[in-house]
Amino acid sequence: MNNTGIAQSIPVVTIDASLYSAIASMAMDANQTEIRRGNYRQPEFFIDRVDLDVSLEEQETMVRSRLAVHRNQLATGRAERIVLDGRSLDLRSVRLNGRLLAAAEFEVDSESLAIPVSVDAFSLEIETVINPGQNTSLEGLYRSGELICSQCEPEGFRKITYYPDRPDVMARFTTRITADRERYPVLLSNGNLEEKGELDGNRHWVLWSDPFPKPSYLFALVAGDLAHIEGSFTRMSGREVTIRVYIEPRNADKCAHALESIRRAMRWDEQTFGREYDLDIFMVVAVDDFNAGAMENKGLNIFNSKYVLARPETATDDDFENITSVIGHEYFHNWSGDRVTCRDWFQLSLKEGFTVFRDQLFTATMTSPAVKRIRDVNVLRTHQFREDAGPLAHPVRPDSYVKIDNFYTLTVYNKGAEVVRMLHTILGADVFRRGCDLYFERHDGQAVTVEDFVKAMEDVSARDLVQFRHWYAQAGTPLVEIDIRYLADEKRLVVRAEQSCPPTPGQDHKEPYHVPLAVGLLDRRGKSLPLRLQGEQGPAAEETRLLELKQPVEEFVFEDIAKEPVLSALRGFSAPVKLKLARSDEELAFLMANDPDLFNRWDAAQRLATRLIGGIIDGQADTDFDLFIEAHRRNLEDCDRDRRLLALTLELPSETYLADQQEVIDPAAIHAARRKILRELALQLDNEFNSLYLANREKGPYSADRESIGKRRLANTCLGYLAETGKPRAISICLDQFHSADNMTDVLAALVCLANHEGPERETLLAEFYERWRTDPLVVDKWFVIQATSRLPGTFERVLGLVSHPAFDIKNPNKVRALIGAFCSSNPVRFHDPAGRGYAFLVDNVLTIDAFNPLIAARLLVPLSGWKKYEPGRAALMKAGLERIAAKSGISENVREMIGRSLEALAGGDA
Ligand code: B3K
Ligand code: ZN
Repeated sequence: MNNTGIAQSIPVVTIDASLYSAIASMAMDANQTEIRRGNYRQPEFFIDRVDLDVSLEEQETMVRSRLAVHRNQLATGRAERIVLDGRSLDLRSVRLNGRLLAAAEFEVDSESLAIPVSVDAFSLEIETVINPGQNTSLEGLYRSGELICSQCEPEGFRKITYYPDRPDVMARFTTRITADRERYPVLLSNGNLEEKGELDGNRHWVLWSDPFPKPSYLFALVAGDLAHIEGSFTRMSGREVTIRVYIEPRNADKCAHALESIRRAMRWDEQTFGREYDLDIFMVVAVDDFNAGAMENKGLNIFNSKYVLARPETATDDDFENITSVIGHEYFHNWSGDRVTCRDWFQLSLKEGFTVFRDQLFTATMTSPAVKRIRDVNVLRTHQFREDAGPLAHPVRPDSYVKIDNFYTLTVYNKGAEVVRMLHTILGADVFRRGCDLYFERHDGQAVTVEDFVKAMEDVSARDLVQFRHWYAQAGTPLVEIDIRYLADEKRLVVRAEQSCPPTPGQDHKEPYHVPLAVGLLDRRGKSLPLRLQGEQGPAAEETRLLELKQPVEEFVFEDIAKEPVLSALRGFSAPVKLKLARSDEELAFLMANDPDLFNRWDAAQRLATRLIGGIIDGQADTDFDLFIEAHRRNLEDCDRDRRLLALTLELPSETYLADQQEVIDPAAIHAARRKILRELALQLDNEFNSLYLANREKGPYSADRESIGKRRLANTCLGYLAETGKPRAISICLDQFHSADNMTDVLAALVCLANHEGPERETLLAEFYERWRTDPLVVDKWFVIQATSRLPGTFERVLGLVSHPAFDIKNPNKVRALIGAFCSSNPVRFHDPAGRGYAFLVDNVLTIDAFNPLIAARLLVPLSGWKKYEPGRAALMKAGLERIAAKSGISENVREMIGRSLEALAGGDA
């Protein structure tokens, strides 16, 4: 697919394709070009209109693009040529203002096309041929099963045609698609359908027109034999919008939930943010081969089928909830991303952090706010904190990158969402909403920056957010250490807060952050105390009070405190920080039972468990489980509680989270210590778990209401503990549930338990499950995950064998994530095999996958990046694995960047 045809006769010259002035970084590999935020330059040319004409064939698609171009008068200097990005394109012809250019009149290389121009406004017509059938990177136009679909964010459009492929070039697009009528009866693109018609030779055509200017990364095209289900929504302005979910015909019975989620998202965004949908039709298409979760192309969202397809027999309650979130997320991008987009990719969090925050609020409303908050914080603390503490740490708004693909990270997304949440917390919901209104109004149709977002918040609030901006600029998780002193004579409580932030790559010194710290005080009977700070007039704040930390060290004095209280700090996880606060086990157990802040109740249980497990790892002989067990026993008695919350409180911190609490990580020791507590809880509360299981196990047919979801969750958590005892009674309960359940949530919960226990049932049930579901790829993915994450000693061999299973397809990202990804990132004890077999397996697969899909290959490397924190034996093996890849020639830029950053020495020296 390299340049052929007209391009073959042209000498290749190197052109800086990025349009940013690029600097080769000293720290990077000499061949890697680092893009720097500070070097941003406005585009030299803007595109007013793009008329695409795509003649579709699987192996040879002709793309004719007509661009109406004008010179940007604000650009620095006067460019003598226009440089368009393009990759893996077969250039057939170029016309400037209608005149066919000879080969000598332009320059083309593997990354770009440069055409000399002297005028200020002109038209370009470019013909290229691409081969979607051979496009294994899943960027640009590619084949997924029998469909042809596109993925353009961030830089895929350049694999469709030559174009200034950067987000600050926004144009109006029309897309004409011509294709075989039988093979591709449905032809979709962005905007509204204008016309369609029939052609000779069994072909047909459609014309789509998108009235909203957009960057090329939001372009989309889908073609194939698709069925759809349709609904409609009446907008707040009274206009109807048609909603369609397109799927392959065999999946027509699995998209009702997605359709309903779209309607709910539309309503919620109107009610909560005043944002109305703006085209006549909103379309979602599900495809099986997709690098990411989904994509917010204007009017035509393309989804990984995992986040669309669900019916109770095939999808779990969590799957349903994830679909709601991802559908919401992509829909909300219509404003936070599409109408107002990013100036450059350093601003990625402008749309992603903000949109994750919006989808979190939405899902909280649709489910349970406390449970949703806990789940989100758990992801952040387990995975983002780890990223922020290792060699891949980067600010929410990065300063440089080699491949922007490598920056679709937990930091940009999830920490970015926390930063927006802090603005919401500091300013209050009403002012925050006014800030959003101003942002959308001021920047509609523009490509803007994080700074523009914060400025809108500043303008509506009259607050100084200068210090707050450090959250965007500085990497690393701040530590907030709190000491309290109770002054009995003065009836005062002094809360001393000290903040610090460890060094991260390229940032040795950190400025203090503006940290919103929500606190409350409880008396010893569990009653909330009124909160009055020294010198304040007026009524005392009820229950929760927001302290705003700004200095490295600060003191806050609460008055009229009759007796020494218990402090509940960082309520609702009001800032993405690590909190250090000396508290006895008794105080944690007390908070677990009494804190009115539900997040902190859960957090107290997590802290207590973490402490206990840490003690076992450190070899403390005197571990006393009683207090912990009793705290949980009391918790279980409080059955009126939200059952999902109760279930979450019973879940011990993950091994990945626990690893982060260790100075030096020994995965085997963590696994053993955690299991010891798990067993202790299981054995001592066996009766309680049994009766709760029986009380919550649903007898009747499946129902999707909140109460039923809560019951299933609690029953299945109890089932996990029952199975932990290994008692025959427990195993037979699992078997019974596996065979009698009418929904995937219950079937899978039972299968997970059995997959973790040696015994004859295990193989029989896994085989039975596969036979039952072998034709459903998403369910087969679950089957891979269960085996890849089993804690049994034979798991490595099992995973190795499964790579050759007929249902495994290394070209399909979902399969790679379900088997290789799950094993390497969600099974620490087996992946970190002391002999290094897990590392060698990962490295081999990264090298294989890199040859056809660099983006997925680079992602897989994350578990090796933290090598330095492991005990010396494993650290050396992990490092050797990274070095083995580094030594290969011909690896992709994506992988090379990840390797370079992972091996770069951080303060602390070599292991
Ligand atoms: N914006 C897309 C991400 C696409 C990633 C491509 N490597 C999905 C989302 O965050 O909504
Ligand atoms: Zn997004």
